[in-house]
Amino acid sequence: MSIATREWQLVRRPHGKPVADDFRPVEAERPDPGPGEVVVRTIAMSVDPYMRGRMNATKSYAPSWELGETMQGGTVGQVIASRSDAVPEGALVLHGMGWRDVAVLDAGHVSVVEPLPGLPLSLYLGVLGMPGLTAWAGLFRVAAFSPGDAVFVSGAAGAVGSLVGQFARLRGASRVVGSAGTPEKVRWLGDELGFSAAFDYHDGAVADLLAAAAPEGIDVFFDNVGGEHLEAAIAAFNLHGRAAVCGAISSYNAVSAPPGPRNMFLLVGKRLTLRGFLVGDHADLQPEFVETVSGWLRDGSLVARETVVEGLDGAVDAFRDLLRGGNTGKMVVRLTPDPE
Ligand code: NAP
Ligand code: FER
Repeated sequence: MSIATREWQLVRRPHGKPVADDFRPVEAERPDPGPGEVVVRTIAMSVDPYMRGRMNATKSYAPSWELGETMQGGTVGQVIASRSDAVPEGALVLHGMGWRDVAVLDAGHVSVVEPLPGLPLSLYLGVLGMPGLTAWAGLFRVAAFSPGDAVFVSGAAGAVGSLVGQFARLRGASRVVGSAGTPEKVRWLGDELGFSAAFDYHDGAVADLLAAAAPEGIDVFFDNVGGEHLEAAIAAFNLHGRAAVCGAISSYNAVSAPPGPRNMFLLVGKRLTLRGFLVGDHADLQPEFVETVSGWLRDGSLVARETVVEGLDGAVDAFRDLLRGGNTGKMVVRLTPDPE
């Protein structure tokens, strides 16, 4: 016996922006679960910017994917068959097997999650998952935020950025400024998320837009974008400013090296710290993160928006759309409704 699955494979390394032909849908036969294995039907799966890096031949912080491999990524699903006592049939689980409708894997490679009464399980891919912990660790540990700081976050309407700004506000920032790529996103940041100011980075030089939005300077910068945004933040920093360097999405599709910040000498006089980080190094913060953020979700303090693409067939479009800003909040692909 075997299990019929539908999966998306990487078949060509993108040059610049990924295109549809870089991927291939396949129908595969996976063997029935062996001892200790589970079969998980996908409920929702994540598309994330880091996937773009893993499609390149060159290793960055993580090894690149092989051609002909099924795209990996965060997935929430339900166990539909189990040969493991630890993870019974019916359990809701998270795993990293990615872009497929059914996964067969070792029960040791899934983590069981609880239902979220009144909330979609896909929140485990966003606010209660990797992006949420990234925002938490980056703001509170890496950038050493303290109440009264003025915070600037780039990519502010995305999964990580929208949480960074709200966490900063909820913890007593004196000012929260965000940048994003459309007027609708900028309005959403101010009207719904409580940012003090926001701007569309297409509207002029980022340094000028930031100076107008944060006339008294910034103490913390959470960078999702890099490039011109980083240079602008260095210029806007107050003494002892700290940057959590989380990502540089403005260069993920670049085919030549992007320009560096031209004002690095300002780090000296202002005694600035720019610190890169990977969320995986901060798993010890998971308990305090989950406790606080689920409380904020329950009491309505936090907006956890998603952009949902329906169906496995939409996965490639969802990913390509993510890289060009088609999402507000977390981009997810939903395959099946949450179980009752
Ligand atoms: P996201 O922000 O939800 O989605 C990506 C966003 O990037 C798009 O919505 C788009 O919004 C923006 N973007 C695309 N091209 C851009 C450009 N040229 N200039 C400025 N913005 C651009 O994605 P996410 O999952 O929350 O990730 C955000 C960042 O965090 C990424 O850099 C990612 O690699 C990084 N990250 C790092 C870690 C870590 O451990 N270090 C963990 C998770 C994520 P606009 O409409 O605003 O352009
Ligand atoms: C990202 C998502 C995750 C990213 C890095 C990670 C730089 C790192 C994860 C880890 O290994 O801890 O978008 O971009």
